[in-house]
Parts: sequence; structure tokens; C-alpha cells
Amino acid sequence: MITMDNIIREGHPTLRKRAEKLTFPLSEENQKLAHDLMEFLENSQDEKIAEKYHLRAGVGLAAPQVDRSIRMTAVLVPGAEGEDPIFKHVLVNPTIVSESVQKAALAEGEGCLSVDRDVPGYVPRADRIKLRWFDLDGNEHVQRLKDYPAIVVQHEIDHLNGILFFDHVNKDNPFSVPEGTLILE
Ligand code: 4LI
Ligand code: NI
Repeated sequence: MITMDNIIREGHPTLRKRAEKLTFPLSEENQKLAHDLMEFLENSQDEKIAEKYHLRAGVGLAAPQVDRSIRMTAVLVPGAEGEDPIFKHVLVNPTIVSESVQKAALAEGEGCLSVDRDVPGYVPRADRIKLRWFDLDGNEHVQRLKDYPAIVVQHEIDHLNGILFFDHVNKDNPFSVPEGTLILE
């Protein structure tokens, strides 16, 4: 299983590389990675397991964060207690087909499992995206996302392009955002 020891941190060169596209069929190794990335998110969101293994909770984990420079990321946005997840997929070769002009940012800012410090500030992103990706079997999916799930997916796709969330924070005034940006509580 993936633990925090397997997650590389800010300063590691892999986090700044553009990750490679995958081809199908996926290798056994990459299928296992997909499973392990999602298992980490499930474990990290389970209070008991997270405490036992010292896992920090996350809703997204991208392959480059475990030093695998390939275009794969797991996303697990939980639903309300006892409800199904809002978005739970391993995305292979994800692309944003189109995005809204409307921007949005999380009120509390963003965190990242590869960043061991608090970086305050708004991270302005598209509020709505049309996402295209491939599943592990090579089937294509297209889905529209908005608000929190859209922000998480953009954060994860950034990892595939060597971008970290604080690259988007305004250096002079971290809490200034483009006019009309929605602040998501
Ligand atoms: C426990 C169990 C407050 C502070 C609120 C925790 C289950 C921050 C928010 C979680 C913040 C779960 C999250 C992200 C933020 C903050 C990620 C807690 C895990 C909230 C996910 C990728 C940015 C994603 C909303 C500096 C590791 N996640 N909170 N940002 N949650 N979580 N990001 N922001 N302020 N990061 O971090 O997975 S997109 Cl689900
Ligand atoms: Ni991250």
C-alpha cells in the first residue's frame, strides 16, 4: 500500500516534469498503480486507517506524486455520510475539453499531499469543466463537473503538467482573485 513515505515532496524534480501519456492496454504495473492510488485515497479518508498509518487525508493523488511520471490520477470526492461518492475515478490521459469563463476558488485555499506547509491564498480555477478521460480498460468518458470536484480535477491535472497549486496564488496579495470569482465554502 502507498503511505506518506512513498509520496514525494516539493523540491523533487519529478513534480515539475510534464508526465508521459499512457497507451493501451495498460501494463500490469500501471494497473496496480491505479489500484494503489485509489486505495491510498480510501485509506486516507478512513479515520481509523489514516491514524494507524499516519496518512494525511486527500481527495486526489496523481502518479507523479509517487514518482511515476505518467498521465494517471485518482480522484475520490466523498459524498455526504452514508451516500455514494460524488466523483470516484482513476483518470488516464485526462484532458479538459472546455471550461467556463467563470472562476472559482476554495475559501480555505488548497492543500497538497506533496506540500508540507500551509500556503495561504486563493487558487482561482475554472468553476465548470468538461472533462475527457480514459478508464483502465481504455474506454473514453466525458463528463461535466462543477465547483469542488472541478477544482480537485484541475489540481490533479496540474500535477501531470508539473504545476503546483501555489503557482496560481497571487504573490503580492494571496487573497486577491480575478473579478467575479466565486468563493466556495
Ligand atoms: C478528512 C477526512 C480547510 C482547509 C478546508 C479530511 C476526509 C483547506 C479546505 C478530508 C482546504 C477528507 C482538502 C484540498 C483543501 C486547506 C487534496 C479535507 C481531504 C479537505 C481533502 C486537491 C486541493 C485536494 C477545503 C490550506 C490534499 N483538499 N482541502 N484542499 N479532506 N481536503 N485539495 N482545502 N487549506 N489535497 O487545505 O486532496 S485540490 Cl476527504
Ligand atoms: Ni496535489
